[in-house]
Amino acid sequence: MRLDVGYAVRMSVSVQESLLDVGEEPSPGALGGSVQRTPLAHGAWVDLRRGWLAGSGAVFGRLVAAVPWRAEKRHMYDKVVAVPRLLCFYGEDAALPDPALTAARQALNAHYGPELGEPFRTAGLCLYRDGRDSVAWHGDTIGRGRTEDTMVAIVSLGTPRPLLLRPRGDRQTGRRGGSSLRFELGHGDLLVMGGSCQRTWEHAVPKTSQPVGPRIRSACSSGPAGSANVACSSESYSDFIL
Ligand SMILES: O=C(O)CCC(=O)C(=O)O
Repeated sequence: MRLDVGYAVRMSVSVQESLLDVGEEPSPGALGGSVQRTPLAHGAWVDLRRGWLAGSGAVFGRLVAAVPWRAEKRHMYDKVVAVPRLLCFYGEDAALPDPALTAARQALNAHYGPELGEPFRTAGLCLYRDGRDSVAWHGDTIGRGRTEDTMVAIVSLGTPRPLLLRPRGDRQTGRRGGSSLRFELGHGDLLVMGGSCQRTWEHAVPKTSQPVGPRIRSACSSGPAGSANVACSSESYSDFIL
């Protein structure tokens, strides 16, 4: 099946019909005890809740068609290069493009609000069209995430792609980051990076030469200058170093 990606970008994306589990009513599941937290070094942690968004295939199909996806370009040294994925950012007062995402954000706020101390307010969506789309090693450190603990909550829809996490190296001293953890994310999985994760760890979704289908990630963060904003509308040039 091919779905049209409209608005700012006219193209179509091949979608396996099995991804579009239209029979299931899209809704986020329980959090609480079903969330598995892994403490990481340096005060970082990562939470994982597999298959959190039921009916995620149907939501995926709706988002592919309804979101005003944008293809962005960036200056990199003396070149202008395409950002290797399509993007859309929803600021504080913007309605999210699907009721399932609104319900997901409400559920995240109910669960993480007391620990985060503020609500998730903004959302950034990315569409990885195939294995050539990617994001290189980075931490979401613009805004509060540069100096304070923050949370970035990622809901992953469609074809699973690995999200890698590794401790940051130090460019000045040449100290390399540590070995990476790998989370295969798709099908409504929820992954939340918290604590110092954006400052002391970095994450990436590498390119692959495998024939993989499209994936959407929706990331919620807590402020207008937060990580979802960074992730989706003002990426650093490190995005292109793969
Ligand atoms: O696709 C993902 O799961 C992570 C994306 C990301 O890190 C980013 O856009 O900054």
